[in-house]
Amino acid sequence: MDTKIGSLDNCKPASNDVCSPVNGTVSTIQGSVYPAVVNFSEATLGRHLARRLVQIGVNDVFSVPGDFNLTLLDHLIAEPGLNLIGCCNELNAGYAADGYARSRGVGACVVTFTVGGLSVLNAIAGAYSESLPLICIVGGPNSNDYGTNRILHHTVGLPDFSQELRCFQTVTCYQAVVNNLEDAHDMIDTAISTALKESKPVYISIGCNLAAIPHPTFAREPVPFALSPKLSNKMGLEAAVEAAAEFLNKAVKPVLVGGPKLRVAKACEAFVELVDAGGYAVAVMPSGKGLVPEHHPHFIGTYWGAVSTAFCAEIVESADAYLFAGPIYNDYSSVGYSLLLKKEKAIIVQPDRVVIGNGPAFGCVLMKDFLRELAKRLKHNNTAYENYHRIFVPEGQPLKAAPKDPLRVNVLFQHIQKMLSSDSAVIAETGDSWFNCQKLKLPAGCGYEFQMQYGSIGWSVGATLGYAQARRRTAYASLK
Ligand SMILES: Cc1ncc(C[n+]2csc(CCOP(=O)(O)OP(=O)(O)O)c2C)c(N)n1
Repeated sequence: MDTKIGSLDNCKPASNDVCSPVNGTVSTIQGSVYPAVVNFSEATLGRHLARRLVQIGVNDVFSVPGDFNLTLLDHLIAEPGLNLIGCCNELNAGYAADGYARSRGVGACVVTFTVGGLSVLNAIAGAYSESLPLICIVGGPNSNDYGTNRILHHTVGLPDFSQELRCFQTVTCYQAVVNNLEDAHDMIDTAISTALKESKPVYISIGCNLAAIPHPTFAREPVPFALSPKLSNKMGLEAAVEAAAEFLNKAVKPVLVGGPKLRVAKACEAFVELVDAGGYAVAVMPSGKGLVPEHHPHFIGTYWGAVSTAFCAEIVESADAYLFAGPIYNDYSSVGYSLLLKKEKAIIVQPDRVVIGNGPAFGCVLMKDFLRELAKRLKHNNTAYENYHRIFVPEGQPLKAAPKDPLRVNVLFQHIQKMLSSDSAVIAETGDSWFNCQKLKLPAGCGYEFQMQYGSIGWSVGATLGYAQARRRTAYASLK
């Protein structure tokens, strides 16, 4: 069975549509099975790329012009469904595409050769760290210049065009250098579909002299992608569920903890189903904030070792069984590897793998399938939640400021807390804001985005632009 891209399901709870790439309609061919012919003047490489982007749900591309992408930008801008958003530098364009991808499921940016490419690189690395499908398009050298010893401007002055490509190799999952028309259709398709399948950024370089040239492969609307879904190995799934149910059903006070990979596994809803079925206390890892509904009655806060929400670590660390869904234990999230967790008490569920205690381990098991099936087999047990309830003391309020007192951080964040609703999203910047935003209590439907793995300062500015633009699109679409 194939899954059309537009039907990839939602990940984040309530109104936040992260992980639902694209506008639901992109993958349906209406009427004739044979895709529509396009005007000869529109059968160019540039227009084809633009049509593909629109088709997967990218209606906005974040760009900075430069000599190597000017013609390409002309052809992208000519596509009615595509809006070009000029940014003041490439790093911001990349951050904006990252924010856009978080809300819309996929994002794109267009920059110029090397001087732009190397500038956007840090944003692409951040998107890689967050497993975001992002199409990074670079206007590349003239195809006739390959194989010559020419020195191009906007480079470091060596007659080697591969420097930018080599930089992108470690921060993208696929690179397409398009310098002839014969292969262009194939290369663009492979790059875009790889980004969607692997949920990682890809790099597409388009020879600057090619964007305006028509070619027979671009003479029809591209056939929408139909990506085959990943499937669980049925036997592995059944065995993993059975072992996990036995492990959890015999525990006295089991708990659940959601981690950041719930997003890429598209398993947020399945995780909530498990929480509802088991009645367990549920916590979130700091890097998973926004992926677990904090308004859920059994939510006990952020599990972050010694710096957890009050009373949360006590419950998690004293549990005799815990299931972590999609964790990443890095130096930050593990508070310098100081978490008081024991492997033999843990079930670790990764996007396609389940490990129970020190073993057994089950591969080819999708997190979403596993959590859903496990939910059907769990005995209800709210002991950990009851224990939390027994020790929980509500947080105090910051002291009221006297007139003319300097504004204190705790008062500032109290105001921010009051502003949050289902219509808001918090885009938390690295630094102090990051730590204070962690403590915000997110109402139902309130989005939350940050970059806990990569932590690049300045990310939130561009990301807010992209996220807001994508949310506007979604809001507008729901009014139509
Ligand atoms: C691109 C990048 N460079 C450097 C750092 C290291 N760094 C982390 S926090 C920080 C200071 C941030 O200052 P500010 O934005 O004023 O935040 P605050 O003082 O509120 O923490 C720096 C430089 C980083 N995270 N990212």
